[in-house]
Amino acid sequence: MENTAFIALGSNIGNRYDNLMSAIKHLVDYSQIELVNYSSIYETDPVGYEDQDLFLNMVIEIQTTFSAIELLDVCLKTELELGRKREIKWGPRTIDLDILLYNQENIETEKLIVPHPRMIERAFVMIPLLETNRDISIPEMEKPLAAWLNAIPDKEGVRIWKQKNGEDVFEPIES
Ligand code: PH2
Ligand code: MG
Ligand code: MG
Repeated sequence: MENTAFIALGSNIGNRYDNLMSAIKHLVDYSQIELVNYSSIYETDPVGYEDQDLFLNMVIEIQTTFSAIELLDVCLKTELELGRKREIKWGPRTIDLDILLYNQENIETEKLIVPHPRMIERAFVMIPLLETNRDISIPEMEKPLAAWLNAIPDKEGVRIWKQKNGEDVFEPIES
């Protein structure tokens, strides 16, 4: 599959862990999507709109034959299938799927901006993203991503919740 994409997942309503795992299952059910890597799961303080429950956040790396716009439609459809309702901006959500990077492309359409415009200032995105790949770079940015992470102030709001390779292992898809 010729395209590589990184997707951020977040949930703070219901069974947050099940929501993350179901979202991944929905995505890899498409023959056009293959899961190549995933981060640990982090519990994170809400950012933006603070009067809401703690989130679980993680990042996955996929390969896909979908275009970026097709992938966006698949993400939005998966959010709906898992019962997402859009109410408050930055408010509570069953599942949020955000495309962070799509190859090294800069995409700017009405529906989709890639790289995700707020990703480099959000520790809940950058910490799991860098865990999947330390050497990742963003198109047209000279500094490596790890340097951006150093500049983010509120990293203590992001705590490991389930370690990818720890005692408490988890597997998004049963092999
Ligand atoms: N998503 C938001 C707004 N704030 N805060 C945390 N901790 N995690 C999120 O996924 C998140 C958020 C909008 O998408
Ligand atoms: Mg989001
Ligand atoms: Mg979103």
